[in-house]
Amino acid sequence: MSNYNIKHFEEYFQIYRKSVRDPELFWEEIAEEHFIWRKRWDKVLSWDFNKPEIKWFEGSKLNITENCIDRHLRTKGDKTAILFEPNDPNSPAEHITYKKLHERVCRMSNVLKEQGVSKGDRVCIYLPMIPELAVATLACARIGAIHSVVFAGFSSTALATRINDSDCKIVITSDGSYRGGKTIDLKGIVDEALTHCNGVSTTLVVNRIGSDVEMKEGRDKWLQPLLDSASLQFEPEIMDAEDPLFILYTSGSTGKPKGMVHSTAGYMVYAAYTFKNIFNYKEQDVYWCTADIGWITGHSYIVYGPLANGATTVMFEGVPSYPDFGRFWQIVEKHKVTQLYTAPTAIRALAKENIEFVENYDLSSLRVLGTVGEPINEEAWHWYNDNVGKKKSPIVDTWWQTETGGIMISPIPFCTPTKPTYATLPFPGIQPALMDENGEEIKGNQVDGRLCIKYPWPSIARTIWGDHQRYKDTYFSAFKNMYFTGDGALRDEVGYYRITGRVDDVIIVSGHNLGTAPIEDAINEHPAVAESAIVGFPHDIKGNALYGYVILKESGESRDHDNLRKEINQIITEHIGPIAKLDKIQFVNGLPKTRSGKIMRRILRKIAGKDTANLGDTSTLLNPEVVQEIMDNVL
Ligand code: 7RM
Repeated sequence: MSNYNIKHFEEYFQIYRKSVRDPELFWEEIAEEHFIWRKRWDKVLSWDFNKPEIKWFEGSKLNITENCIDRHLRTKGDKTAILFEPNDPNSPAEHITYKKLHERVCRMSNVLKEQGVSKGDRVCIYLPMIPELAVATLACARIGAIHSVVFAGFSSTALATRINDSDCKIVITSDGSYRGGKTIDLKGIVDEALTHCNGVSTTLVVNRIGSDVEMKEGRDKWLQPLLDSASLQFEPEIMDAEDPLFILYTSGSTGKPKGMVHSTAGYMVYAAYTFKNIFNYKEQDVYWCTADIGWITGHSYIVYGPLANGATTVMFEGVPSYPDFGRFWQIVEKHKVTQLYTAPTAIRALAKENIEFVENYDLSSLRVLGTVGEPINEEAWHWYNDNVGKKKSPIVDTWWQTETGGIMISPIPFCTPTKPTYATLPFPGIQPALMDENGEEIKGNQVDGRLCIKYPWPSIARTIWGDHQRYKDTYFSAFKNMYFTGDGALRDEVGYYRITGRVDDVIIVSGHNLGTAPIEDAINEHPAVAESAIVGFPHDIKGNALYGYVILKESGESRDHDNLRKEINQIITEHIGPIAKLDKIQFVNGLPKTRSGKIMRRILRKIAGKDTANLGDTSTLLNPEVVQEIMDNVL
């Protein structure tokens, strides 16, 4: 029995039991057999959730790009590593072989070195979904620099906050990006951000759209000429297991984003092992994850997981609606995609369109379908299963987080019987627990509670950049000796898990985690606004949309409300990005507050969701009278 390749349900249980009985032996065997190590570890695991401190494969030495690229050169140098599908369906796709990827990553590594980047330095990557994004990410890993990829839909303020938080000295960007029929001026956004970032000495600019951008003397450099004159060889820097590989920001329930730090060896092992099994990866497959590399899903399941397995991974620059709503299906047919991994929000958006968009294409190459990012509703699950998978491709509903580095709870296709809306069972090595409000574990089945993990797994984030105390407070303080996920979940009669959603002030809109606090902070910057509160409400396509309750200052009361709404969304766009715009804005005279001054979001959530039959306990409210008034004017 190979632990690396789980073939049937009985075997899953055997492997799972083994992973719990002796986690160190279990992970050691996987690490030993499937990766290249420059030096073996001295100790598989040491951990303390109270400190908190977690170390995997301590003492070992490696470079993740040697595992993702170099070791495949001999056996599959001419195989496509990255299959780039551009925004414009009439432009040719680009097949980047492992050999070519090696060459490009080496060139980029040399350029970064020449620009003064060395081991441990932070590099901010702000690029659209073009090959340079993957290449730059891997080049950082090759030279031992810590990449911080910022999703290129974030605003200049959000970008500046992230650059400054991790003190990046260099930014890699492009002149602009294509998004469907539009172009976006990325370089302009970077220029604006850098007026607030003193630590950045260099920006490297990819020419993607050929726009006429201003290049700041001494700071901005076109990347291509530097790459052209760089050498094709670059010896990988030999890293320690626990050296940070990357920082990736995720929203929290307070204002500042959290820079989650992932380290090298454990992350690599876990991303590779989950990819192999959860996507039933086989040598000839063409795997496509539609996420952006700016999110953790892209890091683990476009770049590192697939490449560590020598897979062909599709990178798509465009959007599902351009040139029409058939684009995803056209790409599946064109490249004979075998695994499709996408988000419920995309499924719901496509399900709303004419079914002919799907039926026009041959989807028979598909073998496994995946979903991630938020709970998938039953209707969307069936639409995906019936129309895309034709009832023969298992759906893997994969639950995980930026913080977990890899998929935690998911069916294994052709092993685990699926059940709509259920992420089903923990992956080997993952020990979930449901907790009650008193901090006790809820045992048995047919129960629900707060989802925690009892034991470390190799790819758990090791800290929050620059704020270890916050790491401890956020994840290890709610429940003793447990990692707290922030999600609620239920366990059914056979032990399957269904994730019910966030139990904190994070709202998931179209699969993007948004903290309420930063949005409220942005709104409150408007000179006419006194106070605000944001909640989510159910939305057909986005899953949740944002509803804002805004108290105006006296000066604002006489102003035109529709104009104010526009201005508020404008401020949000500037501070965070268009994804955080509010669908509805209600101007109110007061917000329901507890005596300790906390806004009762629970009540606001019910009102926004038109679910006011039972508002729950309002006895702790300081100002119960505002509730009726808000209800009377709900949008
Ligand atoms: C991978 C990713 C994490 C949050 C997480 C959940 C929610 C993700 C599912 C899900 C239900 C799923 N990372 N979430 N996957 N909820 N079913 N299959 O999305 O850091 O951006 O978000 O997303 O609330 O805590 S993330």
